[in-house]
Amino acid sequence: MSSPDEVVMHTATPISPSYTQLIYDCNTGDLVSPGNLIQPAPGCDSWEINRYERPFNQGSQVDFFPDLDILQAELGQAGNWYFLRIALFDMRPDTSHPQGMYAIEMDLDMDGRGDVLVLVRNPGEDGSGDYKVTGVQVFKDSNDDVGNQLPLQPDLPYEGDSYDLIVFNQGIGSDPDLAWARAIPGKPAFVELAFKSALINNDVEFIWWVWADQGVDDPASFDYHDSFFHSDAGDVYQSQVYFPSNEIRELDNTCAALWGAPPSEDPSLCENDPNYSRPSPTPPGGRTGTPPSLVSSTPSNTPTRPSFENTWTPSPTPTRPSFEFTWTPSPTPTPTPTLTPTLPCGQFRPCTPPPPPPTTCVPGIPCNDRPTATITPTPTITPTPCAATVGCN
Ligand SMILES: [Ca+2]
Ligand SMILES: [Ca+2]
Ligand SMILES: [Ca+2]
Ligand SMILES: [Ca+2]
Repeated sequence: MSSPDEVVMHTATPISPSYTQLIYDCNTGDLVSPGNLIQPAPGCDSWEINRYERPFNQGSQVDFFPDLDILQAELGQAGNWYFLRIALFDMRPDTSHPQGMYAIEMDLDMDGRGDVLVLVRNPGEDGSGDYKVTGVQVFKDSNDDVGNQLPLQPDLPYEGDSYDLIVFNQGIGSDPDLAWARAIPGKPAFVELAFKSALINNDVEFIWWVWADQGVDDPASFDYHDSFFHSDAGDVYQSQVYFPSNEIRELDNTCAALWGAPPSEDPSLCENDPNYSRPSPTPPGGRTGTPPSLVSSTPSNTPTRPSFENTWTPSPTPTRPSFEFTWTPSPTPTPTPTLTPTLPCGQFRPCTPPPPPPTTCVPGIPCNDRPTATITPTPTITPTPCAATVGCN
């Protein structure tokens, strides 16, 4: 039986991928001890935020699937193409290519709802190392119901149809060259996707994140935390109520990065995730001190295997983030009657405590001329009450 690549006539093939934006993901493979319960690093998995680190079997959580453990993902753009590269912990024993489904999900209008899903199953199955359309599919959401009523939050039950439009199926679609995939076996292993800019309407600002998934693998069930009750999904940490992992299983995804747009407060972004960590000591290219979600990787203009192992050694244990929220309080309050808190009592910022009463001399009145009576702190310095939001108690 012929593969799709043998029957589809192509006129445009992706060449010369380059990568300029990088997302790190938790390295669970380094924490695996054969025969023992697998526990990802703290903060790597949360049903509440639809973030998963489950590259192992459900239930006993002892069987590790190294080709489902995402280590990092890179995105780049060149000519009419976007390029994605996912680094995976390793291959499974006695396999020639990664065995799962691998995908990039994109939120084009940045409303917290994914809009486009480009995926490949069993990439590199033919062993050629070349870009192919076999196993590649592209989905869109025609009615904007990914995420149910509340994007970025679990709200069940879900009665929508999620990604309901398949616009490319292994070369079948209005453009037979729309999307491609290939794989590079090894440790780490790489899966690469390439798709035309036209797929996302030549959009230059969007949010993206990636998946490795063999346990659920259902584009019609996104977001998974809208389709699986917490009690059915299970949790991965022994201390959690719904431990162990159950129906949401055998998959991994990443936090999100903004392509072409300035930072925002979107909680799905890596830079807003207090658990986001980056491997040490040095990411590829020797960059240090740069924003973690926007590190530029050295562009690779050759389709050969990247020199990943030589330039970057993941730390054995994902560490707590090397950065925190960089929120800086407003300048030190001065005891003027007009002082009011200026920071919004937003969800992600603590409220400013009331300023202390003035203790210094009143300008224009020498200290030794001050009356002996106690200066009563002026009661008019009353901070504007915070709105009743998180952190404002
Ligand atoms: Ca991972
Ligand atoms: Ca959207
Ligand atoms: Ca939701
Ligand atoms: Ca839909």
